[in-house]
Amino acid sequence: MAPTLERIDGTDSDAHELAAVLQRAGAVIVENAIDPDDLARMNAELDSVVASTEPGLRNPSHDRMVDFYGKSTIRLDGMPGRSAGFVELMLNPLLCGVADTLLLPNCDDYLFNTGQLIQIGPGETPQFLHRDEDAWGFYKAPKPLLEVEAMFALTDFTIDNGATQVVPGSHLWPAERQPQSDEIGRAEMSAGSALFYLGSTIHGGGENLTEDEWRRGLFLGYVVGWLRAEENSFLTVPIEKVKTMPTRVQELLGYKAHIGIGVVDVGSPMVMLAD
Ligand SMILES: O=C(O)CCC(=O)C(=O)O
Ligand SMILES: [Fe+2]
Repeated sequence: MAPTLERIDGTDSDAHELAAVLQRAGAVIVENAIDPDDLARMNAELDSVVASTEPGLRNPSHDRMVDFYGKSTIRLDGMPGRSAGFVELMLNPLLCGVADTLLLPNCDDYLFNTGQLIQIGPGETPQFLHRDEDAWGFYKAPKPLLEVEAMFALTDFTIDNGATQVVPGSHLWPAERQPQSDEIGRAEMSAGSALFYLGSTIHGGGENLTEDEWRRGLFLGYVVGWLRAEENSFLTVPIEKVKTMPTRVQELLGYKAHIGIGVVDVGSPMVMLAD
């Protein structure tokens, strides 16, 4: 029988408790992670850009990304510049608290890796199972934890419309172990909930068996600040918009150097944001 994912109530939990569950289980559903007003606002902010975007990759960086990112999936990055609600989500106390607890032992500060709207459409096939830390696959184990992430459900996630596949406990497995079908759970959750998971946890998008339902998720991840992030946020988020954002968001977007890494004029890039 498929494993059931652990669940906690986001309105009634603290980040330390959540980090402890993640260290044990590798993934957990946080219910009520976004309040209903913020959820409605975010969906409204995203509706028009989604409506004008075709499914599939526009400019693949590599052939293998075409299937990985999905041919019937609308995927968009640059989220901090597109949605004020997303900027608030970047400061979500549970996600930042988990990053503080689990990433700060491995870095001076962490960094925004990527944020993506992932809207899985009718007919989409299952994404192949992977660890997001495979993005840095040249770095072989043993390695420290590099990434913590959350997939926020902006619509209900169901088995039929593409709820994320997740393998609980797989963050503790040797790299070569493959999950059996009865080890794969599904992140069934209502809109406003989020799947929190580690970069080392095996997971993948689900297949969409419906005729007309789009599964809309908003993904957000943080990585140790000495790693090259997946998204090139300096180009996806206009600097004039960054100037209007909270200081902590500016730091997370890479305008804070990681000691000597990511410098401008051999110093802090934060000066670029001063008028
Ligand atoms: O869409 C999903 O549920 C997961 C997507 C994912 O894991 C990815 O693109 O790395
Ligand atoms: Fe993934």
